[in-house]
Amino acid sequence: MTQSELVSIISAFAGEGKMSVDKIVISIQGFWVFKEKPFFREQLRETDQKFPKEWFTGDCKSSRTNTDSITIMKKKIWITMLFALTSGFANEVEAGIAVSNAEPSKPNIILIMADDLGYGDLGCYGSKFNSTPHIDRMAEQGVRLMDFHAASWCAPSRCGLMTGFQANRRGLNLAKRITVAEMLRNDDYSTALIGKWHLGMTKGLHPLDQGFDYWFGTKGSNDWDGPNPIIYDAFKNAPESAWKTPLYKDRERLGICPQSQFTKRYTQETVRLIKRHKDKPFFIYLAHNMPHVPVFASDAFKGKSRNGVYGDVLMELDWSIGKIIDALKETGIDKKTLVIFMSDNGPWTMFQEFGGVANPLKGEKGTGWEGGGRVPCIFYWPDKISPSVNEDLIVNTDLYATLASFAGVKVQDGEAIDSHDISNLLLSGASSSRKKHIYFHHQPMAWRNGDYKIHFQTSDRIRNPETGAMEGKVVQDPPLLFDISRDIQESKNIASEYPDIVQRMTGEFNNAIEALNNGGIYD
Ligand SMILES: [Ca+2]
Repeated sequence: MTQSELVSIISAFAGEGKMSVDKIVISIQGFWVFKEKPFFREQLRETDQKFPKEWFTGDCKSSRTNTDSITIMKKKIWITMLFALTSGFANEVEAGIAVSNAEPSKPNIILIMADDLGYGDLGCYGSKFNSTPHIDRMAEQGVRLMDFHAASWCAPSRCGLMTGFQANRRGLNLAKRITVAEMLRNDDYSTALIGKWHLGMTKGLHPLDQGFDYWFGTKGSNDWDGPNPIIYDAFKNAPESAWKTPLYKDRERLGICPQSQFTKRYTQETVRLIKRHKDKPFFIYLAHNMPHVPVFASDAFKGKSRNGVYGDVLMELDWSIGKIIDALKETGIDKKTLVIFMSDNGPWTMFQEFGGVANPLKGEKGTGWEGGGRVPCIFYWPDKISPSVNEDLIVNTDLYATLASFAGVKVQDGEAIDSHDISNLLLSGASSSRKKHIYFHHQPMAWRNGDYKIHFQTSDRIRNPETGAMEGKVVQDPPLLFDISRDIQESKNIASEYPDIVQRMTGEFNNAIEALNNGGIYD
């Protein structure tokens, strides 16, 4: 059978299904040029993945939506048809697999993100309370970034990380941007998201529409489906069973996952993928739900730390890192794999024993102080990047250009415009080219240029943890100025001593906002 005969057969079938012929031709070609479109192969590989019933509570079958069922049915029909119709192309397909199994020259990439982990929560960042030996070892053997910034809030942080765009750019539409996952998948990486997405579930925004071949995780935060309002008492008093966060596999809702099982399940799934995909480049984005409130550890870690349940949860996250590094060593791909560990934003300190700390920084999640968005970030790649502690200003949008560089991909014009490539910083200690950063929490809060930071609005927390009432921001007029290089705690306002710097940075800040509104570059 020729390719054109195959196209005509499927076109006839598609006529009944009201699908466009163009789309189908592309689909066939995607399967035909097997190597260039790993999406199809990965979909086939992972659809057979089953999970034990005891992993979940609730009825898995009844939880599936009609739309999900239709999507899955369509997928099954297509897979069945493509297999049946392309059985005559076994030789070509086999050739494609043989090529794709060649020794990869580009690294595997595992991007591990903790949720709401504070700057001061890890041993290697100075914590005296939490035990994190595996992460500390990763930092000792890798590059530990001390001036690394994300947004101060979950969704914009993840949007910036995925796209290389500052998330507060006017009109930024994730569906129209190339994500890190799409960029790497186009470069023949297998891609998987294990864990929290938080960037939308509708068509075009779903993880499978944004470059991931496979997804196992939650739509968003682990406090979405539980007691309301989200206040301190809820985290102190509500039992684990009161939180009903569902887990998804691809477009299927599997069931409710007990909070204490998230870290363990994600780790098991990540290790399984490492072993299964060890022979060709893969990108795994492991986005943990922990230690975002509510915090729960599994039995093996419950009550084991010196820092209550939050310490237990960090101990389990640290165990997870150890299991992943072990899996890389066992499969012999540890030196071919870049592992990155970071947090998405600062700690939710207002929830006391259930939140982390940003020590020695001021502020917490949702604020423009350093504690809002300056977070831990560690790069680990044995024999490739030299151990160091780096003090340069770096932002999580810089991941896009950096990973593109490691994969040998040229960033397309107009994509990832807020991303600075730090691969040379990691490989040879070159300086970061970034000097500026804008701090947001819904509104522009502060501006950084080099050693100086200027605040135009401030807040100490987003709401009252006892009542849930939102708390407003304070307009700072005149603005506050700090020398971050000497005063990391933002304790000494030096605005009156340096009016020239205040004037210059105010102008820069206004220009940056204009750039964000008009598609321009601000650094
Ligand atoms: Ca977060």
